[in-house]
Amino acid sequence: MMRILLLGGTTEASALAKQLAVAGRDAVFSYAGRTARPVSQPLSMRLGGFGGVAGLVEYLRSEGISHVVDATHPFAAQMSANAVAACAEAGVALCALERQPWQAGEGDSWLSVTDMQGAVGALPQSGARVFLAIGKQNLDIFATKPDNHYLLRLVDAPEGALPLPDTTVIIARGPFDAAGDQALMAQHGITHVVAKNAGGVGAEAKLQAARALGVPIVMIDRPQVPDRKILRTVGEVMTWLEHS
Ligand code: 3Y8
Ligand code: NAP
Repeated sequence: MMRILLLGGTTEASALAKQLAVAGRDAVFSYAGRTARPVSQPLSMRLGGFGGVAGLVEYLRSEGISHVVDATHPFAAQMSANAVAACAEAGVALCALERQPWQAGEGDSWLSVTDMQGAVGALPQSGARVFLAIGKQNLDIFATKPDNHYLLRLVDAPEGALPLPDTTVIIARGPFDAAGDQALMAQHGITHVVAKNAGGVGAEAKLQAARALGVPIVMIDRPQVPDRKILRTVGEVMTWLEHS
C-alpha cells in the first residue's frame, strides 16, 4: 500500500501536493514549523522536526511510509541529508523534487560566493545599501559589517533585537514579482543584493529587478547534499510514484 511523505516548504512542494490530492494519493505534507502561519495544504499536514535521522526512521516505520519526496528548498541541506540516511536505513524509496540553479544572464552582474561567510566578505566595509533577501536564519553573520544599511525581508516579524544596527525590515512572504521588487529596491536606493541560489520562480523577482536597475548580486552557491534521485517536475514525480 503506497503512503507518501512529502517534505515541503517550497512552491514546487505545494504544486505537487495539489496533484497528489487530485489523484487521491495517501500522502502527508511536512513543514519544519519555521513560520507562524504556513500556507495550508490539501493533504494532511505535520509540523516540526522529526528528531534527526533516528526520529525520521521511527516516523517512516510507525507511519508505514513507502515513499518520500524531498521537495524542500535547496538550502535545507540538513533535512535533505537526513532524508537520504533515514530512507536508506528504513528501506524506503526516496526522490528529490529540486529546481535547477539560476544562471547569470545577459546584463547580470553576479559575484558568486560559496557560502554565507563569502557573501559577507563580498560586501563593502561601509556605506552600502544591501537588500539582504535570505530570510532571518543567517542574519547574525552580517554583524561583522554593521556600517552598511540592510533592507531585510522576513516572513514573520522578528522577536527581539536584530543583530544589525542599521536596518529597514519588510514583513512579506513570497512568491514576489519583479515590478514590486524593482520598486522596493529603487525606493531604498539599493546598491547590492544578497541572494541564495534557490532557483525556481518564487524568489527570482529580485534577480530581474537587480538586472533592470543594474544592481550587482552577491549569489550564494547551494550547499552540498548527498546523492539521491533528483526529478525536476511534478509530472516526473507522479510518474515515479506510479512506477516505483
Ligand atoms: C516555512 C512556508 C509555497 C512556498 C513558497 C520558494 C518560494 C516563496 C521565496 C526573498 C527571498 C527565503 C525564505 C523564501 C521564498 C517561497 C516559498 C520561499 C525566500 C515559506 C514557508 C516556510 C519558509 C521558511 C523560510 C526560511 C527562509 C526562507 C524566506 C509558509 C514562506 C529567504 C529563502 O523567518 C524565517 O525563519 C524564515 C525561514 C527558511 C530562509 C532563512 O534561512 O531564513 N524560507 N518559507 C517552511 C517550513 O516550516 O517547513 O510559511 O507558507 C515558503 C517559501 N518561501 O508553498 O508557496 O519555493 O522558494 N523563503 C531563499 O530562497 O532565499 C525569500 O525575500 O526574496
Ligand atoms: P534545514 O536547516 O535543512 O533543517 C533543519 C532541521 O529542520 C531538520 O534537520 C529537521 O529537523 C527540520 N526540518 C527541515 N525541513 C523540514 C520539513 N519539511 N519537515 C519537517 N522537519 C523539517 O531546513 P531549513 O533550511 O531550516 O528549512 C526549513 C523549511 O523551510 C523547509 O521546509 C524548507 O523547505 C523551507 N524553506 C527553506 C528555505 C531556506 O532558505 N533554507 C527557503 C524556502 C523554504 P529534525 O532533524 O528534527 O528532523
